[in-house]
Amino acid sequence: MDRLGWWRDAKFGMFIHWGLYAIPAGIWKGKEIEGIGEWIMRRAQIPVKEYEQLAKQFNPVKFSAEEWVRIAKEAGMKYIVITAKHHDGFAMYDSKVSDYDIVDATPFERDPMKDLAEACQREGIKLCFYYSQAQDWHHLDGAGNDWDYDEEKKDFAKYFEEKAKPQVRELLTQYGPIGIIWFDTPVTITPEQSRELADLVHKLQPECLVNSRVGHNAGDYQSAGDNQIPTCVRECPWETPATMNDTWGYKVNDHNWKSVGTLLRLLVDIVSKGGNYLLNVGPTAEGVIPQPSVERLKAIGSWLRINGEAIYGALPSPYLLELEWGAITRKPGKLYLHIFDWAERELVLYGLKNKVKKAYLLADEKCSFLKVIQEYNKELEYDVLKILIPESAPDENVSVIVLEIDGDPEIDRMIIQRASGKVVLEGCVADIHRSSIDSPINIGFSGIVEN
Ligand code: JFZ
Repeated sequence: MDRLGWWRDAKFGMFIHWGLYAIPAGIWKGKEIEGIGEWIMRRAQIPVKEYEQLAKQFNPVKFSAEEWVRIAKEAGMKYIVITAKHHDGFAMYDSKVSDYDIVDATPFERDPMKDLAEACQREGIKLCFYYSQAQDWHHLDGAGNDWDYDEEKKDFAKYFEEKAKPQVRELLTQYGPIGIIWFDTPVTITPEQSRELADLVHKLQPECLVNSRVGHNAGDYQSAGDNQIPTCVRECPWETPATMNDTWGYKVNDHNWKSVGTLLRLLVDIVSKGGNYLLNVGPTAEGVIPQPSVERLKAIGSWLRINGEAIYGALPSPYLLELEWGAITRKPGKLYLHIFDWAERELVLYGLKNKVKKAYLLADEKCSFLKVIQEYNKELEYDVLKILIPESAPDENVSVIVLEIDGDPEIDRMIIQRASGKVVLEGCVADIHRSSIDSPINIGFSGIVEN
């Protein structure tokens, strides 16, 4: 059974961090609390007795599951992962296991996951749940709250048996087919408990995926670190959870939004390396997805409506190293050249040994031919492909050229000096020297450091 099939083709999902932490939105008792918004209880060491009071204020009257699912669908996203319970221990669904949940503890008294399940079913979007299986800052025996509770006295297994497992069972028996249970920060949990959780998920819903953050390699696919992208192609199934600004949960003063161009290039960079992009939104306590997020998702959706063929179901680049002008994805008989920096009239690709039968712009419905000059450069002893390109780029952010080739791509991996004089080494063969101990390692154009 290939559980991963739909997910591998999907490539692009919406992450939703929504909870009580959207009420303080990064501010506690008038003080701005540093760091990611959903961690405010821990960062401000808020006692459970005080944090619980937030539930009495949680009434998202503007919440519309249809609206959220429409925004995700129009963005070209194929699945939604929403926080059913984050580290603060509050259940954003109707849990019978604990009264610390949205139906029993808030004036909203409704289960938003029911609405989301119906809307996702209607729109063909896969609903998935984020569940913090180890950290629970509300429960006496959960991990992570060392300001209310004495770590020494904790009985994690008790929390695991009486809250974590029963709630995972609820999520897989109350909302129809679930695509992924997205676990996180597997601290304190034992290999047996990680395995037990993964087996429980697969027993209740054999098609449901489990991510690697269940712990101890018990997952079905790899979750990269937050906003982390590998430097080169990874064959294993992997996914990068990413933010649009600097927080997952809503923060009123976080306006550090990535541009549409950056978000599109991250999507292409990730897919060209064999990964999925799980891009986050942090709705307000009223249940509204911030406008800057909505606008960016709209623009990404417009790009995918023209260029989706080069993303959905695409295979990673046949080149192990990053290219100067952009990135490549592929399908049988086709290479998709995603150009970030539209060059002067000519794009050069080195090392492609296959004959190029046809080259055209994906955005050009008439698929008018682009002139290609393909030669074996004796001096460089290297295959050089030149594509003569129009003056202006079809897209201001990422423009895609399709190369139709015979057979599977054959790439000459010999390391050569580029026209720009640069010699590019595959990340995995490079020795990296820091100019000083704290100077960051900068690998690749996405500027994301991989440890
Ligand atoms: C975790 C959560 O703590 C955070 O609140 C958010 O939900 C995020 C998606 O996941 O944060 C992490 C987890 C793992 C890493 C970094 C942050 N990591 O492996 O680098």
